[in-house]
Amino acid sequence: MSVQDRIRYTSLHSRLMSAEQAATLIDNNANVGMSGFTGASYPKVLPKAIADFARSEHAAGRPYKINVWTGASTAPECDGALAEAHAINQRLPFNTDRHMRQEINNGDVNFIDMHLSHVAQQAWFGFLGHMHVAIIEVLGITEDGHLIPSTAIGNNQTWLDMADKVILEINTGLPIQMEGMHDIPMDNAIPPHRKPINMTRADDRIGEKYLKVDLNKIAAIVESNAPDRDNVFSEPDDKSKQIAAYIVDFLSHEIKKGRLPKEMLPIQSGVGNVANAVLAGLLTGPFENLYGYTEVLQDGMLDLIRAGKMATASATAISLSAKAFQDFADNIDFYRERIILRPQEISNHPELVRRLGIIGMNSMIEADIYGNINSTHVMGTSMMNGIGGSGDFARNSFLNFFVTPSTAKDDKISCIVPMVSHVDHTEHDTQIIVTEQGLADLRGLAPRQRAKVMIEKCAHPDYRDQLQDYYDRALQTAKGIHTPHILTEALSWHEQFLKTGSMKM
Ligand code: 0RQ
Repeated sequence: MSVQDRIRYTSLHSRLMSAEQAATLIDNNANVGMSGFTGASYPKVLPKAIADFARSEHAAGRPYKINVWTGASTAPECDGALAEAHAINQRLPFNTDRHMRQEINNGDVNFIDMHLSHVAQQAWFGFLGHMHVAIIEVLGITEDGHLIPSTAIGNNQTWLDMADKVILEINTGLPIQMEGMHDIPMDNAIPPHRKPINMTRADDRIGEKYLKVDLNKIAAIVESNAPDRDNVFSEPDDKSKQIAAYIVDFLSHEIKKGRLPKEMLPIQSGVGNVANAVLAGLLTGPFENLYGYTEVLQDGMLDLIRAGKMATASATAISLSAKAFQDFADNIDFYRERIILRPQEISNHPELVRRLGIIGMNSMIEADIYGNINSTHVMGTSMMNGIGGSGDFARNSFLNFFVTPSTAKDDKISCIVPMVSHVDHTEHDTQIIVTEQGLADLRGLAPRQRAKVMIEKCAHPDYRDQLQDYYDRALQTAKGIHTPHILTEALSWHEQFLKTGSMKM
């Protein structure tokens, strides 16, 4: 189907232009809202054109940098291209691109690491500033001038509402048959005018199938024809399988105890190989008729839907491997009935997460013996990806799991430490911590009880004595022993790794 065929509102055909022409519509210092969430639905051609434009401006001795706000991460063709051209001043709210990460950690990019459910509302409140341009990937435009969303919704409706001008990328390489899969409430009322969100089940539909835009704002339409980022997953390794097995056992136990219904509660799963392995564990587990209420739908969840184990999944983005995407595209009528894509302020909304009773599962960088979690910073100062949606789910979930292998970098780093080098989720939020060594159920435990369980269940044997020794000495020497610490030593494991390359004493 040609790009003209996808623009059913035919008077908009005249706004088709090249990406190079469209890039010149974006001024230096512009705040630019882009589509894109975990490698899905990011603009495929404009970023490269903007990067080239930035290079030519720089060569001519003129400054050119823009501020880029998205839903979450994009891909090398987007964040990577812009970072390599030094075309970004400010970036929010999440990034996984290697080049962008370098620019962030070099201090060249001002990265704002935000809870994903906060982004749209903080934009509506006016906290983030004015939005000059929105660049949004869509699959087509209907006869009525509505936009058919692509593989993610993210913050797109907010960007379309806020921006002075809009550039649309119509991706003819993604299946137009996704039309109807989306659910977009148009209510962005701010306090004191907010109403309860009218959803009591993960599969409720409460909005419209299309994104809406003032057609007068459309300054350019550009064609692209490219797949989303190929989110390749490695086969789950032994550690991931072990972590998954602990979680599946734990959930079965909770059902037996009558604390969880047989069909469980809706599942949120973070991104990455461990999360995918947990989903693979659920595939062979004793659970039926599951529901997904998550931000990113990855291969493992698609497998659950295909196998009939999961009835419906709600997300804001579909981030699949190329192989799984082919299955999705080949069986789109089947999946359209079972997948709902929503804006990220709805997929991650604390009100809904708490009401629906989500079971949240997220990966982390490190945990400390009291259950504080670092999801974002390597050795306390280098940004990895961002907090993403983990905080939206952690604080409000019915049950929350944080998972990680017990060590990193060939066992030179212990992922269970005396004190985390950066705090994203506090001990007040966290419930169940799992490594390949075991599962620490911290519910209803006070700090000293938590430390015992964390050291026994989660720490790698190479570090268990070292942690126990720290804790014992802290208990003997701290002034107050509600949460025993030796303040001058609490971060010495990280310091030692930076000096010697190992946390082993
Ligand atoms: O390094 O890349 O050099 O190999 O960190 O670690 O074990 O492969 O784990 O890919 O699942 O990512 C927390 C980053 C985990 C991710 C994090 C090193 C390790 C490796 C990656 P290499 P793994 P994963 C939903 C929820 C925050 C956002 C979130 C994340 C690399 O899950 O970004 O939860 N989470 N969103 O070697 C130093 C340690 C380390 C360490 C691991 N303790 N110290 N390095 N590594 N532990 C999704 C969204 O919100 C969109």
